[in-house]
Amino acid sequence: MKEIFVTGGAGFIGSAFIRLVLDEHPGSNIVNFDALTYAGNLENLEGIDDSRHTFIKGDICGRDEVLAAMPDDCEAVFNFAAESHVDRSIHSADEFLRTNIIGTQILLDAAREKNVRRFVQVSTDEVMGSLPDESDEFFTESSPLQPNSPYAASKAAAEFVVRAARETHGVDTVVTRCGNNYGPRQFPEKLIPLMIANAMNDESLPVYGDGKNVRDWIYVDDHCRAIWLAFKKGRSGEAYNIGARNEQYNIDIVKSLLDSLGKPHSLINYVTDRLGHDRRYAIDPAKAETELGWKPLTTWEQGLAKTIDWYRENQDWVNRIRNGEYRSYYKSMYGAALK
Ligand code: NAD
Ligand code: TDX
Repeated sequence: MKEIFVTGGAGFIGSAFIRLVLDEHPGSNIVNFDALTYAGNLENLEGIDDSRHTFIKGDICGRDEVLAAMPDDCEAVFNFAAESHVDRSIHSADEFLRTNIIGTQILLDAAREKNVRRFVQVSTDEVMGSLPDESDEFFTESSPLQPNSPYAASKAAAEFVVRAARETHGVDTVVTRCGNNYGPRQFPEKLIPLMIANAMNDESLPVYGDGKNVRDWIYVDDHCRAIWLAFKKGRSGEAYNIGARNEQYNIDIVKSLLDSLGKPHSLINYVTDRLGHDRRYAIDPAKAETELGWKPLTTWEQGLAKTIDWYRENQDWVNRIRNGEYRSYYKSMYGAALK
């Protein structure tokens, strides 16, 4: 059996990745290391095969606990752990710099000490900034890193410490840069689950600015398969852009969610724009397609239908979050209380 070390595996994408590895890669045992911040949720791992999965609660900024948890004969580190929500980073950036940059450095140091074969850094398209409206420009692997939010800046800095570990110490690294993920178990602070949860509860749907910002959406399992392939087939030191060629205006998504849920468009509430709001993300995934042999398997229509079904069938999961500290987050972010 090969041992792999996954950080942030109680979050949205990390937990989907663990399910994928347990289902499709029977030769791997997983150590899942997660601090269980507000976004980490052990319910996200319910029903998985525990014989190949060990959960350890810990902080990637804690050098000793990282070293104690990382297996001695470790095939790969997959670093999903991060503060991941742009709006929170605008409100307060400290935790983003700590976890996303210092935490990544500590993981790299531990990986070097333990002779881990490969370090996979899960990055984001946001490190490349924003593209002009309606242009035919796309993010490629040679696009400059020009992050605009504190979150994106911290993820870009993380990429630089990954690069430095490779250039300086010879750590074998691969970076993936994916666009906006959606799917089951996404924390309802992000656009799609927030809008589904509010619509299901007949709350208003806060759309920033004119609603014409564009994001490039991908079903979470397709992103996870790309990360696995980057580990297996990616060239050391390379970055791979991951996207499903699926650009959507925010307002179109919100309207189609309301239609699917049988709720009126009058629930839409245009609110003050996000500070420094990136206008458009669009990814050219040609390198991942060619070098990794990857392509997305889930269409936007299928993925959205699966996502809506999951939230409909798991309203308890949503309500447990909405009844916790999320209530005060929501009030401070949107100036309105939940019902
Ligand atoms: P998430 O917020 O749902 O989960 C993050 C997880 O990391 C949580 O389980 C949390 O408890 C854990 N964590 C946070 N700080 C930690 C720390 N100091 N030590 C250990 N664990 C800690 O995030 P997500 O949406 O699943 O994103 C996962 C990764 O993918 C992030 O690195 C993010 O930047 C990247 N990414 C996300 C998207 C997206 O659309 N969500 C797109 C591209 C890349
Ligand atoms: O209430 C809202 N209203 C709204 O109009 C929220 C929460 C979002 N939006 C808009 C802002 C964005 O244009 O929807 C779009 C998507 O917003 P988010 O879901 O917050 O995602 P984004 O800021 O694009 O960042 C996401 O994609 C890249 C993830 O959160 C990051 O972790 C990932 O790296």
